[in-house]
Amino acid sequence: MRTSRTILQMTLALTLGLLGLVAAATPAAAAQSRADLAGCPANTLCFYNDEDFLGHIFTIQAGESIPSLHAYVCAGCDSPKHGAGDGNFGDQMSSWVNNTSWSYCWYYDINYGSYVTVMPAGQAISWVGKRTQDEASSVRPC
Ligand SMILES: [Ca+2]
Repeated sequence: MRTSRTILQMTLALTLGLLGLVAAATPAAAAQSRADLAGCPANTLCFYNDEDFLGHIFTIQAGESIPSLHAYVCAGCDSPKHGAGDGNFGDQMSSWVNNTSWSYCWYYDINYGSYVTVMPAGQAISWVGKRTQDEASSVRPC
């Protein structure tokens, strides 16, 4: 009797321990699936020209710096704020996913002028807000 009760207690303890491991793993799994849903590949920083990770995607490899997003053609892109962004990726970004281990910063102007904000590693923002959307002109690790 004593032996079977001890086994039952051990089984219960093991089960609770496994449940604890599953619960601890859940937040990381949720963060990963969020990046997957946004369609941003691993080791890549993704800029989307629409909110909620929609529209044209501009991808930046981990560690890469982009002094002018205006230098990259985006057929059909239309910047409602700045004519200089029409047809290119400058002044377009409305949401982003940083699926890298690098911290990135983005800027209103080309050549990293007028710092706006940091994009921490492993984070995503579904809308940067009315003031700062359609403004990004350069981006680099920081
Ligand atoms: Ca936009």
